[in-house]
Amino acid sequence: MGVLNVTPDSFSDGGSFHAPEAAVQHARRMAAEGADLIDIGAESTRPGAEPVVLSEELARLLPVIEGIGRLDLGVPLSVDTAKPEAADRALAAGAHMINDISGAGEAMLEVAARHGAPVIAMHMQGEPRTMQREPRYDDVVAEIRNYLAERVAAGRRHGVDVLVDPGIGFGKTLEHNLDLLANLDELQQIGAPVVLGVSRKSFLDRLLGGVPVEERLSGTLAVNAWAAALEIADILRVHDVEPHRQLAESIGALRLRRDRWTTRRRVLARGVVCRSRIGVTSEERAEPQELLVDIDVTLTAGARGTRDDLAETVDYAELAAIAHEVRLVETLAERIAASIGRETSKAAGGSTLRRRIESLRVRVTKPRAARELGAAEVGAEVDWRP
Ligand code: HH2
Repeated sequence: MGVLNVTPDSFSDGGSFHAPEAAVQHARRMAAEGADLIDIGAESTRPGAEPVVLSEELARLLPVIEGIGRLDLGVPLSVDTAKPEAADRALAAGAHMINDISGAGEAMLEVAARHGAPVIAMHMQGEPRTMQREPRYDDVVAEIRNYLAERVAAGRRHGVDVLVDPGIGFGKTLEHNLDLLANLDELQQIGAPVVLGVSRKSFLDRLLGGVPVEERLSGTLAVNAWAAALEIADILRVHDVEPHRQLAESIGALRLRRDRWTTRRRVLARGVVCRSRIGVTSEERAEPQELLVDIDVTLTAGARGTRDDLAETVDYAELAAIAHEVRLVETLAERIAASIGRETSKAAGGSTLRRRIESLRVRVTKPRAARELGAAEVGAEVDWRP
């Protein structure tokens, strides 16, 4: 989500895109750089900022929304406002979504429901003018999680999709921000998409020991890379779209590679019939009896995925021959498992495949004994790990 501030006083880029034409051109540029959403705000929310009256907010927002609409960029627009009337007018002018730093109260949800628009509900303690004076929480993560879960439930009552945002820097100390960032997965458990806005924020200045706003790109990228790599945020709200496109593509490529490494294949053989002299008493062992063997092998595929190489699978053909004369089905199951381990490592000309076996389960059942006992199944199972 690319940030478009049509304000004279935003902390990060105040004044740069205040003129409607400059704002529209900046939106065009962010879309070309790969933004999937553009968030247009006309009221600065920086700590200490003064509120803007509705008429002024609309005078800033509407020409920009209409101007971007004429470009037909194919990128949805969200309107960053805490005023339901402003959201209403912005949606009517062509915006698709609401971003409410004040948490999307009832009136905002009613506007969203009327337009069928989703809403980002952000957490803020206090109001921008005073929020950084003395923020206090008993348990910042739990309190914000409960608050946002409640907003999602309120949205549901109105039939509105609510996305959640912990509101980094909004009535939070450095410690609070770090606790939230380190525990974003807790917010994911709410079951709504998580939006994260850390771009150029002043907690980076405190974290990194004095970094002016125009030098916070590296810190911003680092925190967003953390969230992207751990897959704990769904939308990153950023001023610098191009560097974040690079971040997202690099992490995406690595994730794809890792997923291929961790693809698991299960090779199954069920109900392979073996005959073996087995049993506790010598009468039992007098005649070979029929046994059923089930085998599940979990293999980790290599970096190149499945290579269709016979050396990479498990040969069950010789299984029947493994049915040694043993007294216990447990022993037989263990021997079959060990034999598959040996067999596969031999077939792979060493230990390649053995390393690929993540787990191996062998179960041997005795249908005759089950029948005699009137039981559904009698047998033994072993779990074998390399
Ligand atoms: N942060 C800002 C504004 N709106 N919305 C959401 N959902 N999440 C955020 O973290 C968030 C937000 C503040 O950043 P910016 O827009 O750059 O500054 P300003 O409010 O001064 O315009």
